[in-house]
Order: sequence, then structure tokens, then C-alpha cells
Amino acid sequence: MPFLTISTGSQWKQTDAKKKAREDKQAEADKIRKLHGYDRKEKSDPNRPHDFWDTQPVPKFDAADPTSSEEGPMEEKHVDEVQKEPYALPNDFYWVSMEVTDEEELKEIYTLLYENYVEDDDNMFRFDYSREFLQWALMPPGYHKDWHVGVRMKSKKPGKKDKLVAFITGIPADVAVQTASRGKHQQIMCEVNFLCCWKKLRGKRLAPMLIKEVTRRVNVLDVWQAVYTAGIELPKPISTCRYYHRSLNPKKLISVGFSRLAPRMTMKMTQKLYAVPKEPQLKGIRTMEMKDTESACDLLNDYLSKFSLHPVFSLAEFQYWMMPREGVINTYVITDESGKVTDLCGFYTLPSTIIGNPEYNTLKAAYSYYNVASTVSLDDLMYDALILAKQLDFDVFNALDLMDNASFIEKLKFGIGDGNLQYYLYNFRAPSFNPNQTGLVLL
Ligand code: MYA
Repeated sequence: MPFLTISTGSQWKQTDAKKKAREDKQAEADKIRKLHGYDRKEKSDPNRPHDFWDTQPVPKFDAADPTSSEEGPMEEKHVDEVQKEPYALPNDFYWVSMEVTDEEELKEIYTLLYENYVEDDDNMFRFDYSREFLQWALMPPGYHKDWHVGVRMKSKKPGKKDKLVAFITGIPADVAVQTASRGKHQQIMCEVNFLCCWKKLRGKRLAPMLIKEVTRRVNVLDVWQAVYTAGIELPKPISTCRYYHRSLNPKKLISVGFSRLAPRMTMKMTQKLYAVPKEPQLKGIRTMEMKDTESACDLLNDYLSKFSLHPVFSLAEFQYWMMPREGVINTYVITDESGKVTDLCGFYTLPSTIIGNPEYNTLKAAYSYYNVASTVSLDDLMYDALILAKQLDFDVFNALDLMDNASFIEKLKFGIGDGNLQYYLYNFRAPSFNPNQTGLVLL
């Protein structure tokens, strides 16, 4: 999951109404933090005791990189040893497997996340994953409905549906990790995402229950490793990446407090600075089609193999993840005379709700996905990605500093975000690595 990291700024002009709304929001956020029994500072201290994580097969926060004999799984079990029954929940709650092909259940997931999922540190923006996006994110080849775990709370009103109050998901993925002693290790893992708990139930240790239950359901199918990302620091990141933001609609971004006017810059100057041409500049760049996917899949797998953590895509998986879907994922290619894909870039659509803003409800953000440049420069390819995103009316283009992204960030006028995205492996020890060795993008 991508964590929303916003370059916040307090210099934009606030009307009294805006200021009041912001203060109210802050008071509400403080209340919720109090309710949790911890403060953000405390929560962000990675060396604090972890009642739950200290019991899990993950390295301690201050552990050194593993020696060659320590590399690999931290715990090895047999399927027969896995508890067959779901973990017990308090009386008023029960487990469900959510059916994402069912419109009504999908809407329940959408609403839970829309109201309760990841916010930035100042509680100004909250991810708004669309229903179509959720279906895309949760139904790759070989997915298991059982790994889309929900918790419902029994309704006290007769006839009223039991509310979905918490959620966590896993999907299978073929993932390769670099070890120091045994080269690349490749296996099926579970990618965990969308951990979410209704705000009124925060601080009640429901998250560890969700994590344990999804682990059990994954283990039952003989899968023992997982990969996940989070904005918070837990024991122990394998890599730490940072978001960067490229303004496409600076006026709106400044107006909603996403970014601020730089010193000595007028709005006009800022708009000019971030203006991009109307049409892409590279010859032959076009939307990817099914006929391109075989060579595009080879191109991407070949490129990814140089990183320390990366997915390995079958053709079916590549087609699933990279073929364009309106309002969800855009992929563009350049081909040679024989029709072979030589260059590829993609971004996905993940808007955020702008909380309590009277003028705008939504921030339309594009997130860089997988990009490979072999006949053009990555700068030029990504410049076209920005132009294509602007054509689609995105307000901002976000990219992590992973893979080779650091090489274009400055030149293409990306600004640094204000938080990190941590990458984690569950039950697998391997040496940690830098962002530019990270080759996996989780949604
Ligand atoms: S990351 C996105 C996370 N979601 C959000 O940020 C949405 C908004 N927040 C919420 O809904 C709640 O605050 C959540 C926590 C549900 C996050 N990853 O129930 P609690 C630990 C892992 O009282 P709450 C994503 O989706 C925390 O350190 N652990 O807390 C990837 C503490 O443990 P310990 C987390 O605030 C998820 C305990 O939970 C996270 O009410 C990958 C407190 O529980 C977090 N993001 O609820 C999950 N946040 O005391 C791991 C808090 O030990 C997957 N905690 O410090 C592991 C692999 C599983 C599969 C394995 C298969 C082999």
C-alpha cells in the first residue's frame, strides 16, 4: 500500500471558516489519539515495546543484517500444525470472507476504507480507492476469497445488516528477494494490504487479530512468507522509500494545502514552472494493447531482475496488472519496427478525499507504477508520463524513489514528500537494501 505523504505547508491563506474547520479536525484527531492511548510521537518510536510484533517472526527493530546461517525463514512449520479454526473474537464480532465480485459487499469495503483508511499526518487527506480499483487490487490470477478478511459487528437493531468494521487482505504473488549467501530467492508470498479498522474501534488490539487471522488463512494454503508496506515504522523494515510529488495543477494543490507557494514565487510563475506540453513528445508512444504484452512482460521481468526485491510476472499476471483499465491503471509503450516493446511506463489512479474543504472534495493523484526505458531516456519517458497524466486531468503525479526513479525526480521537478514508506517481509530474514534496489510497487 502506498502511504500518502504530503509536503504540507501552512503558508496558504486560510479563511476564518477554513481555519475553524481545520481546528475542529485537529481537535477530533487529538481526541482519537487520546482514545488510542498513545500519541503520534510515541507511536512513531520504533524502539518502543511491541506487544504484538515482538511475538511475530520478524527481526527486532535494531537487529543487524542476518548472517548467512540466519538468512531465510525465521520459523518453519507444516500445514498440519496450523490452527484449523478462526481465532476467537469478542462476542459481538465475527469473521467473514468478503466477496469483491458482489456489488453490495464491494460497496461495504469501499465505504469502510473511504471513511477510515490511511490519512496524512495532518488529517487533511484520506485515500479514496475506487470500487474498480479495489477489484483490480484484490482479484489477480490465483487470488483467494478467503484472504479478503472482514470483521462484522452484530447489529442491535433487528433487520439491520451487520456492519463491516475491519478489513485486511492478502493476494498471492511470486516475489524474488536477494540474499547474501544464497543468491536470489524466489517464491510465492502473500502481499498484505488494506488493513483498516473503523475509527470507533481503534486502540482495541483488533489489528493484531486481523493480522493473525490472515496469517492463519495464508498458512493453511502452505504459504509462509509475506510482503507489505506501511507508513509507520515497525520491526523491521527491509527498505525505506520516500514519496515525491510532481504538481500538475499547482493552483488547486496550493488552494487545498497539499503544497505551498514557494518564497518569491507568484501563482502565475508557479503555474508556468509546472506547465507541460499538450501532447507527448516521444515518437510512437501509445496505450499498451494485448498484442504488446508478451514482449512487454519479458522487458519488465528482465529489468526487474536487477533489483533486490521484485515481483516475477507470468504473462497472465503481467496482463492482469498492466493492461489499461479506465480510471484504474494506464500503461503506455513504445515498440520497434517488429512490434517488440522497447519502452514501457505506467501509472495508477488513486484519488484522495480532501477532508472538510468547502471548495474541492477530491485530489486526483496518479502514482508511478512500473517503468522501463531502453531506447529512450527514463527522463524523457517519464516526462511523457506527466504529459499523459495531465491530459487525463490529474492534479499531481506521485513517485517513490525506488527502482531508477531517483534519476528523474529532480529534473522533472518533483518535490519531496514528508513521510517514508517502509517495506517489510514477514518470516524471512534478508539483508536490508536502499530504495534504488527496491523493485516492487504495492498498491
Ligand atoms: S498499511 C495500512 C494501514 N492502515 C491504515 O493506516 C488505515 C488507518 N488506520 C487503521 O485503520 C488502524 O490504525 C490500524 C491499526 C488498523 C492500522 N501494520 O488494533 P490496534 C500494530 C502493521 O490497537 P489500531 C497495510 O495495510 C501496532 O504496531 N501493524 O491499533 C499493510 C500495534 O502492535 P504492537 C500495525 O490503531 C498491513 C497494534 O497494531 C499497523 O486500532 C500489513 C495495535 O493494534 C500497520 N499499518 O489499528 C500488516 N498499524 O503493539 C502486517 C498498527 O506490537 C501483515 N499496527 O506495536 C503481516 C503479514 C501477515 C501475513 C503473513 C502470511 C505468511
